[in-house]
Amino acid sequence: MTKSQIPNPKSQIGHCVALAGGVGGAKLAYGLAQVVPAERLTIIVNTADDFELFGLRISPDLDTVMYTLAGIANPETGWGVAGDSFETLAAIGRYGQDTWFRLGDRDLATHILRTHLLRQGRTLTVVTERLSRALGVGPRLLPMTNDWLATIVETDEGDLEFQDYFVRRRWQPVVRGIRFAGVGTARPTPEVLAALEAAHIIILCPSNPLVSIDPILVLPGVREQLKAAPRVVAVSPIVGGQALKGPSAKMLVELGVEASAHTVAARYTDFLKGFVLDQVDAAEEARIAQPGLHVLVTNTIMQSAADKMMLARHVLEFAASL
Ligand code: FO1
Repeated sequence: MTKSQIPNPKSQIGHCVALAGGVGGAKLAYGLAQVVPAERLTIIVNTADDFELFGLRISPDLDTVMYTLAGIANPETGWGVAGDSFETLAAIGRYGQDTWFRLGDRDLATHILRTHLLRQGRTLTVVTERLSRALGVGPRLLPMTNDWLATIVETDEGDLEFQDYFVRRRWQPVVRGIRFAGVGTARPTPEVLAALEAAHIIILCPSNPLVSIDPILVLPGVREQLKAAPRVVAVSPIVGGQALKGPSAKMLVELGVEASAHTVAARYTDFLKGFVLDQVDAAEEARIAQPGLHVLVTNTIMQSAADKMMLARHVLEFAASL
């Protein structure tokens, strides 16, 4: 189906803003970008996974969303550049340096240029605009903040930086708590607050609620904007008590809460107007629906481009009907 063949949801879509983290968020962002005209779609991306490696500023979620929307993401992993080589990393390894975080040669170009431009005093927002435009990404990608905010995972092995926990330790340590270093000083960018203010529809993509969506929500003013917004919809990242990818379910259980779509919906009830459940969890609809919170039950598993487009269209139609 080409863009023109996909009927716009009933009401004319105004500006659509999506909140996204890593791979799961990028998939729905991709689907939305096939359905919503680029000038009416903004993706606000988590940056609390960012870290420094070999002196380079790495922004994994921004890059995952950017590469996915540019159509160059590695389809197997969801992150990094498809077909990338790893010669530079292998050479670094030959010097005896640990190379647990897989940086491809083309991917390195992004980190080198981002670091260079940041060191020249540009903001992460300006740098992201330049990189994503150069890759032909139509929708606007906005880092949630230009300030430093880093997820710290408190585990039975001590406090770990996010990538240390997620990649080096393969999210096996037992989570006791999560905190965001820099909270209290980090602020959402003016572009983020303006986009949320102007949004006709706001979508929380199926990203990890604890470490991909929460870092965006803790920024001052964001939650207030969501509460004031008329149509805010979240897509459950938990299906059948499991995360489709990554540690969402394991983290929730280790933090003492049920790993379910209901738990996710409950975290957002102060601003949510609609919740999208996978059909596997249809029985949870009655438990989740309440006055002011409508539930859509549909297929939320996104494997093919058509799945991503279909889910995007269903979510938009659902949101437009609220
Ligand atoms: N995830 C991994 O599990 N292993 C990796 O070696 C890895 C490298 C990597 C390089 C660049 C990049 O943008 C993302 C990368 N990721 C890797 C994913 C990264 O850990 C993200 O934080 C997750 O996708 C969660 O958002």
